[in-house]
Amino acid sequence: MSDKEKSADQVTNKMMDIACKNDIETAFDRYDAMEPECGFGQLGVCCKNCVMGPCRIDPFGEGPEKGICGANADTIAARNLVRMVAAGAAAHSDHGRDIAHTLLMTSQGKTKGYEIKGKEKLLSLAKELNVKTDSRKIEDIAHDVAEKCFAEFGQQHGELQFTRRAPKKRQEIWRKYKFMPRGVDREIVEIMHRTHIGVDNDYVNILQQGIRASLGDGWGGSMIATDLSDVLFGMPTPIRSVSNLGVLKEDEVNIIVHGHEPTLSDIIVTASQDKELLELAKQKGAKGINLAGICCTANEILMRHGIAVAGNFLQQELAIITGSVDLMLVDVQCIMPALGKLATCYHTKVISTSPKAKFPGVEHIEFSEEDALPIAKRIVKMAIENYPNRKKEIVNIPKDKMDLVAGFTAEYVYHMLGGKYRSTYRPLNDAIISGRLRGAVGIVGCNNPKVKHDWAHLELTKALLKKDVLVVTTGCSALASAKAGLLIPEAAKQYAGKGLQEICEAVGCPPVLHMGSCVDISRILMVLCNVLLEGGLGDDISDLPVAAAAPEWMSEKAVSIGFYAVSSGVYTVLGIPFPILGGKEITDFITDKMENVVGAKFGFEPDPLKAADLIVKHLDKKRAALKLKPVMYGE
Ligand code: NFS
Repeated sequence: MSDKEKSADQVTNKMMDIACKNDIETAFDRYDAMEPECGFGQLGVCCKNCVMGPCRIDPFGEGPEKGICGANADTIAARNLVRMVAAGAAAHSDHGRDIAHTLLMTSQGKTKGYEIKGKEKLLSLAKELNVKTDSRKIEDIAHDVAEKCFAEFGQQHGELQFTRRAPKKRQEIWRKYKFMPRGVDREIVEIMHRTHIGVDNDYVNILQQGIRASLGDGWGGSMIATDLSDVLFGMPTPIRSVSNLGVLKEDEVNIIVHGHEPTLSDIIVTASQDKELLELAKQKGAKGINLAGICCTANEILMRHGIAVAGNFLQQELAIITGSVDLMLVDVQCIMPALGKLATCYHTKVISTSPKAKFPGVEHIEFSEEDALPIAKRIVKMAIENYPNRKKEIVNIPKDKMDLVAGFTAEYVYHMLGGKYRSTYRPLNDAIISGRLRGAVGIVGCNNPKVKHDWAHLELTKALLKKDVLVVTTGCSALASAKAGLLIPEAAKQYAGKGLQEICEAVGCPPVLHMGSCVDISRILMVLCNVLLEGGLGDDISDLPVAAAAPEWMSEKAVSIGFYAVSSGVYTVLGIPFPILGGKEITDFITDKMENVVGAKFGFEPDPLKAADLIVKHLDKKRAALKLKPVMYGE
């Protein structure tokens, strides 16, 4: 690794130096080796949907202008893009389905180790889904709620239940343009059909289906994942913890959970507190069992149990390179296949657990809900037994770690602002109306070696805080903020504008609110709905002075999220453009004309400070349209 400053996070830079000295390759090196990346792919004008090709359009007009079937650049780019939506929506939604499955099995007494912890949430969901609750056992209610949620996936006609949570006006837009998702799976399948050779070739029509499937994610699969996780694992409330690789311990058994579904990680939390296993750890010379998370699974167990965060997406290899990880267990999504080979250079055991995700060179222990706790204990035991194999001479745990507060939810905002006696969003709305707050922005998404690690997240976040913008965050962006010390109340003084500072001080909250994993972006949608219901800020999401950004995104899930955010009325700025720039019309549609249809559009802006300017301008435009007072402090 030649360039020392690959990351805005010094812990990451230090670990990369160590990797370099030991000739250990990481994603950063593989990215360098990949350059120059394929220009046709980047522009979205390469098509391999049939084997007459692969075809590629010359964006400079010197080569072919059409594929062999006659598809032009816009058609090809649109087909490729909505296939990304399909994959992203499928990933989130399958996650939601798995949680529904676990809830169903738990309600039938068929699981070992789970219980229904979020009874209040279950009852409110039951009411919403027309499930009877009077004098019924909690398990029976859970059973019916799980079945109702299951049905959302396979539903063939009608409208997804949770789309009713959206403002009326938004629902009307979705109906008018046939964006309303009928069933989660159905919309994903229809993308695959339409993008098959010789089916849908009109880029606008193709995007329409992309929008519909993405809404099935945001207001369907992801929302189900979040809500049922709250039912099963309990409602998060703000909780303190620590982040970055410094959370790994020299004298304890270090276990890292990496992936996404709390079904696995939550039970590992229970297993790691088992008395017999703790005793065994001591027998092996360790002082205890230290659990830490990476990627979104980190967010899940952080916000419910206060489990420390080891790092975000681009730190997964670095965790192993500390030489101190006795076992890393993974389930699904955002797990690099490189981990298997990397682990052979250390004593680390990597264990895959999902039947859906196996990795070359990685031992597989299949996880099942029926035997969740025994399997979890078995894995924790393996970690303990591996502890004596740790090669002390190559252990390099960076010292640095950072405090954080995580675990805000749409429900908690009522409590946080309303206080003990009156649960309400009123103070939040009033803060926006009075101009103490300019607005709110969701900063979310991944790391991508195309961007200096964490840098764009942090620059954008800080620039917005200064302008009195409340930032809510999820996913790897939340973890970037955590490591940089933005998730503590004290950060308000250092980074926030005067108005935001006043609010944070009065409420005692950080200026950046951690709202969970990427499926939990559904929580942000619910905050927006609640703000509208509270009144005084218009009657549709697109009226609100809010925006979203994914400055370092890389995954297909992020494409689906972007699509449902914009289609829900939220202006969304991406730090890396969609791979569509080879299609002029589709690019123009997505970054401009789409606003005439859904009331919001995408912006592509790699410079985080310019992105902040675009967002501030947007918030001010929305404030002016609502005839709100100018912001109280500053321009
Ligand atoms: Ni989101 Fe989570 Fe991170 Fe990106 Fe991956 S962990 S679901 S996709 S990389 S934010």
